[in-house]
Amino acid sequence: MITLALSKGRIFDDTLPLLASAGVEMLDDPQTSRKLILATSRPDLRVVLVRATDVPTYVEYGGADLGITGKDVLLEYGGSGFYQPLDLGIAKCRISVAVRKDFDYAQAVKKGSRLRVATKYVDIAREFFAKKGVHVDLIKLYGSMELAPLTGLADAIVDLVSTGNTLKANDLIEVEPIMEISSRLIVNRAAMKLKHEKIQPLIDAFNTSVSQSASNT
Ligand code: PRT
Ligand code: MG
Repeated sequence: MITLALSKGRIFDDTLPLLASAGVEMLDDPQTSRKLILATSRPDLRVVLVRATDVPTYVEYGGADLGITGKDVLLEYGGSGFYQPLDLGIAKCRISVAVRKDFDYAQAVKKGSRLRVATKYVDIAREFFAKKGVHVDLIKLYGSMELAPLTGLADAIVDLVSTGNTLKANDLIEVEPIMEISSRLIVNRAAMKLKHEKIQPLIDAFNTSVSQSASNT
């Protein structure tokens, strides 16, 4: 049996075409089912649904052989407890700094004042502002970062942006991109050796599908 860890939502949705390219269909639909272990058309391949931030943990400790998760999650998780053979180019977005429309970010950065930054991505934010030589007080949040500048909790946020609609709806503006994000395939180290005959063909099929979609854009 091979176990693939995915999170519900955009990563699950964007993984379906990759699985299809490897000849795999899902037999259970997470929209209608409450199951956490989903069967596929391949009796020896199953999908487990976990929180996006738990995918690396499942793969590192063998709760899953494979996983798909964002580079943002991998950077915050840290370490190298698994193989990372493929950038799948799915669930694309960027990590950016955003502030209230009426906040003078350029001036605040130039003046060398301390910036209060709320984020789920504490390590990424710390490194980014340290490189710029900007002093920051980091405030760790687990969700709804957009609310922080609106309530006076922080001057700025570091968060994921894709269309920019969420920022816009909350009167925030993106002032600086930090990095491009996409989702990666990760593989448990022991499984890569012990289940190589089953895992390698999946990696190859994903790789072919990724190069094809890359050449179509
Ligand atoms: O939602 P939950 O708390 O369960 O967990 P999660 O937010 O970690 O998971 P999920 O499924 O929302 O996101 C999984 C992964 O998708 C992330 O780790 C990213 O790698 C990737 N991804 C791609 C995104 C986005 N695009 C994205 N736009 N994840 C989140 N967003 C959010 C963003 O945080 C912001 O609130 O969508 C909002 C902005 O979207 P726009 O389109 O309005 O700019
Ligand atoms: Mg989310």
